[in-house]
Amino acid sequence: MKIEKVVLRKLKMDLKFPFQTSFGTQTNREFIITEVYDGTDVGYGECVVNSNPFYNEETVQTAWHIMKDFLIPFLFQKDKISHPDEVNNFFKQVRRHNMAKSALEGAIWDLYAKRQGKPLAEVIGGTKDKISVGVSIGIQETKEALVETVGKYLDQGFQKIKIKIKPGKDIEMLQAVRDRFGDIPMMADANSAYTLKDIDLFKQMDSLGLIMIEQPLAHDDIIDHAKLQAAIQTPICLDESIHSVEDARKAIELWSCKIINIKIGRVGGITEAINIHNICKENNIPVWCGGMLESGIGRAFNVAITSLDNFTIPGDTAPSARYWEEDIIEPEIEMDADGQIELQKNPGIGYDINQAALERYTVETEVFSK
Ligand code: OSB
Ligand code: MG
Repeated sequence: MKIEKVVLRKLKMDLKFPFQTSFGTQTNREFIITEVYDGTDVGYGECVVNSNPFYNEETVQTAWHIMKDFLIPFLFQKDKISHPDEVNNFFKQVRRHNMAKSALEGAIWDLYAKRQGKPLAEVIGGTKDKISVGVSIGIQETKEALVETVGKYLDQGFQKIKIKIKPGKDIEMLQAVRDRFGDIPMMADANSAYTLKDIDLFKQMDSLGLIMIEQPLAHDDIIDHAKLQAAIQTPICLDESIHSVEDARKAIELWSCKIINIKIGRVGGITEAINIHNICKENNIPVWCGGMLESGIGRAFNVAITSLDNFTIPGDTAPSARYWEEDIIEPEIEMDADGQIELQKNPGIGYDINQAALERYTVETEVFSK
């Protein structure tokens, strides 16, 4: 492959409902879609970055800048890209900015798989025909509202219920769900809202039988997480703390977690996501795919990566209709009544782009040529 043209599009899409986490409430989603061209062949990617730097340090503006001024010029310097697993290396000189890197790397994977005439899942070594799907539920105002929401998603077939928590909206909310629905597969995600001072609360939470608690402590910590993991039964899952296979290796060595959430954007692309999947597999650490309220393009990548065999826990790969009135892919991502999404058989990410919808949501476009 030889990359001769790249298009960046900034999109803005309204969420069907506000989504609340311990770092705020979101009503719409701004993000970037990448198009990478070799001749008339095109690959698509999604930069899952947010408009604010509250989940990680990147924003839509920083990602645009890093792609425009550094990453795209690096791609244009290469006369030949034999395989997308090289792309990671071209970007090495830029420290972090993983979501920016991932947006271009992903588009090159899509382009490569299309050229091979194979689905992306098959190209990366995926082994599943369908994947089990969980749902991530934002912080609700009352226990009653949470119980009602959980009931709705259980009825739809979701295979794992993840509930966002923050101080004051935690153990009682979770207990209400347990009391109402019994032995359902449920977990909590704290998005770093606690410290080791809350250790007694986490000890009490052991009685809830959660399948895991995600990122309870600081986003940049693996030491305190190891102390907490040693003190509680509930497995800790790391999200924000893991940016690379090296981070994963260190967290595993320290016993900072028993499970890892892999987000392709957070770790800088598919190649690194596969590396983390593999080191976790060698160490008997199950993984699952996290979500960033993606559009259908980002969602398609998440579905493909989840076809790798150590993704043994349902991920946050909800179908398009959970968040969007209309998605930017055709068909939209659909889940059956058993909470399964089928892998597409078409080449690349396997879904067509809904050009009319893509245009309608685009608020800014820039074209770069070699
Ligand atoms: O921590 O997993 C998270 C959404 C935005 C930022 C961080 C997270 C989330 C989610 C939603 O939990 C996952 C999804 O359904 O896309
Ligand atoms: Mg999380």
